Amino acid sequence: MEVGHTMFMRIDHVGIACRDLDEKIRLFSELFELTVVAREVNEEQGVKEAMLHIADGEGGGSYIQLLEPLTEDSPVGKFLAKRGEGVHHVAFGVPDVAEAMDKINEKGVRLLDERPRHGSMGSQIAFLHPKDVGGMLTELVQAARP
Ligand code: MC0
Repeated sequence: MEVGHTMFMRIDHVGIACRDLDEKIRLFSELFELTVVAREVNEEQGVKEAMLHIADGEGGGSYIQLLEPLTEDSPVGKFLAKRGEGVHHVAFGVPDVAEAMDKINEKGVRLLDERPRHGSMGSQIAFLHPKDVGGMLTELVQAARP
């Protein structure tokens, strides 16, 4: 089978909404032997978060991102109230987030961000409306890493 270029380079991370970040860090660390590589508070996004690395053995890989809301009226706070804990979004790695935003917007998908915002670990991010992507809140990530 031919391997061609795709719009996305990798699944960068899966974001999980949780009520108690420390409790879920313990759960994921113990169950899957994952390690926390970054912890941050992102005021703009209204979250306290931890990134747990899944290594691919070649210096790359992806992450589980655990998200606890800072307030009830933040995106993750509202999600927890409506749907409870669980998968909140899937994030795809792109080489250039602004370029990917334009390309996807041209296909009629609503962007939730007019311009790239600050994401975990120095990344640049933008969200796509879940109603235009089969019910999946989708994030585009231009990682700080190569
Ligand atoms: C809401 N909906 C979702 C959803 N959140 N569907 C799938 N996945 C989700 N996570 C659905 C609702 O069920 C509802 O459908 C409809 O979308 C409107 O939702 P709502 O409850 O009325 O809430 P809104 O409209 O106030 O906000 C939803 C929206 C918002 C997705 C637009 O949460 C947003 O702008 N999110 C992007 C930013 C974000 O999520 N930041 C937190 C992660 P029905 O059928 O009931 O009408 S920050 C992060 O992850 C950063 C730090 C990083 O990765 O680096």
